[in-house]
Amino acid sequence: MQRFSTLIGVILIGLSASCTQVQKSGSAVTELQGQESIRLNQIGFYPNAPKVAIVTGKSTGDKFYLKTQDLSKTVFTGSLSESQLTELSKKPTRVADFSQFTKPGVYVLDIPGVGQSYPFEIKQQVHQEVAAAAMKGFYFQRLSVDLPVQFAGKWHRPAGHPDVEVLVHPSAATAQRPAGTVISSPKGWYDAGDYNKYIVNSGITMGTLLSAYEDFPQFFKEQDLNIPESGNNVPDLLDESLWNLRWMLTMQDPLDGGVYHKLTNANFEGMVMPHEATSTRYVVQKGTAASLDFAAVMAQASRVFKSYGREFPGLSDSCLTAAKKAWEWAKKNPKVLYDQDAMNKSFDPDVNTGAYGDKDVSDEFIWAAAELYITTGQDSYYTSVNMVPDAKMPIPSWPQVRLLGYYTLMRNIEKLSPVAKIDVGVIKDRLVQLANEMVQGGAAGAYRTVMGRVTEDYIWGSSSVAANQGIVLVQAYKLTGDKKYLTAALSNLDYLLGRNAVGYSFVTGFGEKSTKFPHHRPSVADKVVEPVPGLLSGGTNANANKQDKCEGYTSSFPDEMYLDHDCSYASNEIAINWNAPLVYLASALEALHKEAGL
Ligand code: 9MR
Ligand code: 9MR
Repeated sequence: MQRFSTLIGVILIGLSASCTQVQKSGSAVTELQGQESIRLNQIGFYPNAPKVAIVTGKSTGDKFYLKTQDLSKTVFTGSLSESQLTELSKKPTRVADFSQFTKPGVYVLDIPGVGQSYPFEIKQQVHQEVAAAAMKGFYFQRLSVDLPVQFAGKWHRPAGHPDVEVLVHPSAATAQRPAGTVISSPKGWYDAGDYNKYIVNSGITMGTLLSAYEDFPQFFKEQDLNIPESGNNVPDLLDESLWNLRWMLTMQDPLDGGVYHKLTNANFEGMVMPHEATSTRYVVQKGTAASLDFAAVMAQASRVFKSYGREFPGLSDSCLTAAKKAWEWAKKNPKVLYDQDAMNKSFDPDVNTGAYGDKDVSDEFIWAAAELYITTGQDSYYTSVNMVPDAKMPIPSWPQVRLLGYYTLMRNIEKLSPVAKIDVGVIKDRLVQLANEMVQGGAAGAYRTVMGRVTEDYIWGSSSVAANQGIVLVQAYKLTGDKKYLTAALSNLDYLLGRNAVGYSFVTGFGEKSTKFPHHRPSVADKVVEPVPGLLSGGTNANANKQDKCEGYTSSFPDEMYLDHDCSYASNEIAINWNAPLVYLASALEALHKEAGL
């Protein structure tokens, strides 16, 4: 973080210097419009990677210039592409491609008749700080512990939510744990801008982070996040994940193995700091989706933490035991779906927080079976589920985790027994085919990104669609070694950092024009000007205006429905299941770009 702030400091000083200069010549307005209408990854580019900016609106000239930050030297001259209309809002765009220029440094694009871009950097490891900050974002979401200045800087705060006295909600009551029984369920991460903890969403989040670790262990062994555990012999990603894993373990009813759906208030709190949010907390109804996501995470964690038996004696075994018990519960209760409205008709108090009510758990069965099969080597887990029910390869999201299971099978291809071998050949082919379609679409799109050419991409939390598409492409690169998949993955990181139809970097603290007012209670209530850093805004959402009904949306096009205001929970909340694929994507690119020659 420190290195990053210095860099930003330099950029800011440089920027104000160049503004003054332009103002003197009387064209400050052009410059500001220029920054807005030149869309690019505001952090920068790897030296040998594709480097593209998109010019929106009318541009009169044909040439563009890459200049040193003080504008004194032109280092590269190029021609803008022909104009092309964006897929959804039908606006004219042109491409400034300066991929041929590879020399490290800080630069701006100068486009006559348009203006100058935000400054950006060309260098190796240009996304190192973003990758680390995205992972550190989880530290800022910790419950039950103070975040002191040493680790949290100006975002230090007192501990929130001890969660050592949590009530069993009537929906979760059993003979041994009747309604009102007090249990202890501390730690974990706040899910998002709210203060509740949801097993289903923790599931995909943990699966994505542990997969990042399994795919790039060396990268994470070298990463230092400056968290309280940083000095131990365990990678910081694992130490941080353990904070949430320990909470998850408490969400299993030890008597029958079922897992509570969530730990929550009855209603969302006001926009206050965590330690000021003190309403009664409940664990709510056990469910099949929660139990299966839990089983998958615990089986994977058992594998990952096996190498850290000295640091965490017994942890790996406890995780596996918990995974098996949750799996058995789900096999006996295969259709206990979470339906909050129905539950509220039968039990009091009503619970009105996030539902995460998945109506189809067949993919959760696939994921849990895959993790248990790989960890135990027992065919029975694999054969008890229809692992390839159809030819679909759905991009992961909280209600859709099939590919998490497939990634695990592919990652462990040499361990597979005959029951899985044939399937995995087919799955590999389908994954590469999906990646090929993404590469082709991205190359043709107005923004030259895989993300965002179709309305369906712009769901609530669309930033995670971009990041999860990126993970598919990283997997395809790992399978084939073909670098076109990695550059397509990079195009989606470019999307998240500014090359998109609203021109925002959706990562707090990264980029001149980045999310500043996320729907995130600590960022709203903490009196610090800057939002908590390293958090990924959900981003553009085609239906956001109808969902949160905030005033201020300036466009009704699906690719432009974004509002950087804390009112906008449908386009500007943050969430752990969105940050996790950002961690994966940025870290994968950091770990792989040199070997791929980018
Ligand atoms: O803060 C809540 C956010 O975390 C949820 O994603 C969102 C949708 O469930 O709801 C937010 O809470 C709002 C509530 O639903 C309606 N009243 C205003 C609350 C935000 O200030
Ligand atoms: O990410 C969730 C999105 O898919 C749903 O459409 C939306 C409304 O149910 O809820 C989102 O999840 C929110 C959760 O319900 C409560 N915590 C904040 C989450 C992110 O907005």
